[in-house]
Amino acid sequence: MKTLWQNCHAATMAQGVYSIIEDAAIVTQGEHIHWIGPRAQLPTGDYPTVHDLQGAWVTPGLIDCHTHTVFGGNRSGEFEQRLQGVSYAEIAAAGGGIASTVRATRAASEDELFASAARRLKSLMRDGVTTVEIKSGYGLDLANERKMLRVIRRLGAELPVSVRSTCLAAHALPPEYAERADDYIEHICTEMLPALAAEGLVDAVDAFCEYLAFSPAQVERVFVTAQRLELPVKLHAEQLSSLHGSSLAARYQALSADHLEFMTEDDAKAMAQSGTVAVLLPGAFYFLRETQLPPMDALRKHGVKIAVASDLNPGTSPALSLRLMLNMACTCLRLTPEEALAGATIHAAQALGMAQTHGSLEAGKVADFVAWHIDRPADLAYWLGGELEKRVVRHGVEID
Ligand code: DI6
Ligand code: FE
Repeated sequence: MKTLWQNCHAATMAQGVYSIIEDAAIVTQGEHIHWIGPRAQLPTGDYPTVHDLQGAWVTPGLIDCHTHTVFGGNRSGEFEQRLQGVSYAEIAAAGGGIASTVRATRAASEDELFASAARRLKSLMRDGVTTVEIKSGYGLDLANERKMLRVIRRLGAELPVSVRSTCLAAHALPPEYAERADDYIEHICTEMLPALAAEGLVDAVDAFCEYLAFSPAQVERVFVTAQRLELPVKLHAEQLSSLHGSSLAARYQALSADHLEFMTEDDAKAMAQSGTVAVLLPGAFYFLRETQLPPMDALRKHGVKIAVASDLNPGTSPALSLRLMLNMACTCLRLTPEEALAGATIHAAQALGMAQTHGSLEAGKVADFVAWHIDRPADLAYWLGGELEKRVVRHGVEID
């Protein structure tokens, strides 16, 4: 059964580039887009259901390709401390930071974690998000990483949103392994990842490569294990210092390297060669009041694909709106609204290894799209948060 959606314009992102169809028509069949083009060229046929989109702009469903949506507690108290001048690194060194969220996450039940994460995820979805990536990384032992990953799977099963799970066991050193980072990496590689992968809980593997987290050599051991388990890798790299984690990620054909404020031009070249997407996280940049910008010119010059994500997490980016991140990507990081939109659609899909099926409006792709009541596509990066009037279609079916 075919369904026709018409009286709209479309920003398609077809073939990975920003492109527009004025007075478009979209035909969906089941979960997929069957045809899209100018309404004047609509194939004649039988369309039992016709939707009038009343002049809306249709974009692919937004994709948030880097979040830590599942966690216990929150860290607004640390936010207050930082406003008094205490740094993120100082808070972490005093046992706060990620460690405090680890304590709260370990203490929470699966149901409690699900309930709080579902509230945050619904907030992202109210912004037109139809696909989201969620990382573990606040459990830091087998039982608690498993608990987080099970919650992530359950969010995808119970809410109308596609969820990819990433194992971020190498996020921080758990207290049981204090001063024994190499032993913890060994535990991740020999026990945690093999078990969690065998249970089908992991779509990709991530790590935090930073002077206050794990070294490139330690990250590489995690990547070797991921490769053996046939899981794609991603990396938090170059957020606070330059360790060339992004070049390491490129050597392992990582789907993405994320943050990147301190990356070099050589890192950008390596990422371009391997097709590794640069995921920019303006929420963390803003919230930590960073001043070092990611090297946008080098990324553009070498043709690195750029995505934009929320990094939704309790410590550095309590961001509940991906559209607000599009605005910040433009105002803080100097993206154009067109780059920002590509960053939350087709390039975000590539950062999740889903670009064959998601991220653009093209025949054959999954019918995930949003019909926005806006004047121009740039409006999506223009309004500062709030809720825009829209209709969201996921797998060919309208959701509220
Ligand atoms: N980089 C980040 O921005 C988050 N994790 C990471 O590796 C911060 C996580 C937190 O502070 O809870
Ligand atoms: Fe992150």
